[in-house]
Amino acid sequence: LHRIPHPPHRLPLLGDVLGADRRTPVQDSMRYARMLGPIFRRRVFGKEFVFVWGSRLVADLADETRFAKHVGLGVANLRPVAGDGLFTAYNHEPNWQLAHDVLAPGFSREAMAGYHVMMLDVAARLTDHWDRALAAGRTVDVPGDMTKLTLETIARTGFGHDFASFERSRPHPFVTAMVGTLSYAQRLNTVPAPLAPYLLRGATRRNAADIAYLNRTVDDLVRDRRTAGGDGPGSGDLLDRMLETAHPDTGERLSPENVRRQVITFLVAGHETTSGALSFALHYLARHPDVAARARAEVDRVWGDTPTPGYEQVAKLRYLRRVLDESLRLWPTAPAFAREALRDTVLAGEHPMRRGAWTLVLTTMLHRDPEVWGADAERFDPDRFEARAVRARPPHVFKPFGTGARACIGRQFALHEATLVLGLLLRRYDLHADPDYRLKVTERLTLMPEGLRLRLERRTAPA
Ligand code: MNH
Repeated sequence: LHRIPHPPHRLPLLGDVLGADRRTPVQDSMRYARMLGPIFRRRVFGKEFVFVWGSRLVADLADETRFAKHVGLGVANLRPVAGDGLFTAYNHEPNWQLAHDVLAPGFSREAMAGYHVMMLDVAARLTDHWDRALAAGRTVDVPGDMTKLTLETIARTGFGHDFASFERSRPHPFVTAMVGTLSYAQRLNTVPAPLAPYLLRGATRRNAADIAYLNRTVDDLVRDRRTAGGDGPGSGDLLDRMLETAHPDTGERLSPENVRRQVITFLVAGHETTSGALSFALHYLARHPDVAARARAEVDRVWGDTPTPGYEQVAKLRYLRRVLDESLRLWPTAPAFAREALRDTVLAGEHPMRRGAWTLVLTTMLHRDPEVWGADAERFDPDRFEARAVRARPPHVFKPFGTGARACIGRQFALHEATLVLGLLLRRYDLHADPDYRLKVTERLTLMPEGLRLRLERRTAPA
């Protein structure tokens, strides 16, 4: 450990807190990364955390025979909310494999094609909302509206539920409670664990209320479905699978308590990160009119003027996908993931790790490693994801969805939804950035561009 660099000014007891802002742990770590190199450590209240972002080191951590997901820090802090749900389950918990096997078919091509129509429907609510803003001469709140969109999408496709987000002027209480628990999980990392109940007393109480609200919402949703039965609306969706499907080999089913955990997990994991990804992409599209023009030309060519592009027509937007990939490169909205050693091993032939030792992969910096992305890694350039350029790069250098067995189960879902929506928006509007806006990234475990508003112009005559 002593060979791994750390910030120069360590305080007794507190550790490396000078110049650190507890609201932006990721962006602080990015600063340290630039200062200290591909592997470094930070000490917080006597605990030492190792961060890794150099591409060679991360590629080694992707070796599933020696490393696996570690449930730690922010993820571990979500255990009171999400329990042994897919995202927060420990590798050894039997409910992980069970839920994974039961739910994986919910993300197959066939399942996705079924969600497509519902996604179109939700997207139409967004464009109605934006048309009204435009008619009233208002700018639009990008992160706010993307959150409405993605929450409605996962709620509908996953659970046949309608939160009526677009009919509300304020975020749905579910969103407020969810953001509360995410922020609280992040804040827990900024105080010594034994003192948390005292230092964060008010926040802890609010968090308990938030969790209770999330549980209540989900229990109502599940009860409604149980009364409606399996072949009502939404049959075959994620909730149906959770309630009805037995494991193909063992015949086992998810327990009611675990179903509750999974529903919360999917409602949260299924919308917060996608909303951020869409928001960053819209920021870059508005800032790069040349990129927007090229993406739009592709949409026009591939979709023509069909009001409802089909499922297969989404994946054909190759350039637009690159815009999304490039946005996720610069701002992977799940900005880090943790890996632990399965046995005593040496990381990249250099750093000995004991079994159970773990490290945090800083995805935002992996995606900026100059050895892979060049000296201009900070520049937004979707052409980095041209097939030829991708083939020329080593594996494991682009990890917005994590890695290995515990990588994101909703990847295709998110990419399909985001590409579809970006295509629809580009086709309908000219996006104008506020020239005074400077990208400001807020952190609540996930990343989001704060205060991003765009001015719209209707591009074509209303269809
Ligand atoms: Mn998703 C795991 C990023 C969209 C459901 N997701 C992960 C991980 C990352 C991630 C990174 C791995 C975390 C870790 O190793 O600790 N996810 C994203 C991003 C987007 C995203 C950047 C959008 C963009 N995720 C979605 C969507 C859903 C979803 C949409 C559901 C519909 N994600 C999950 C679940 C897991 C996960 C569930 C946990 C999978 C597992 O451990 O088996």
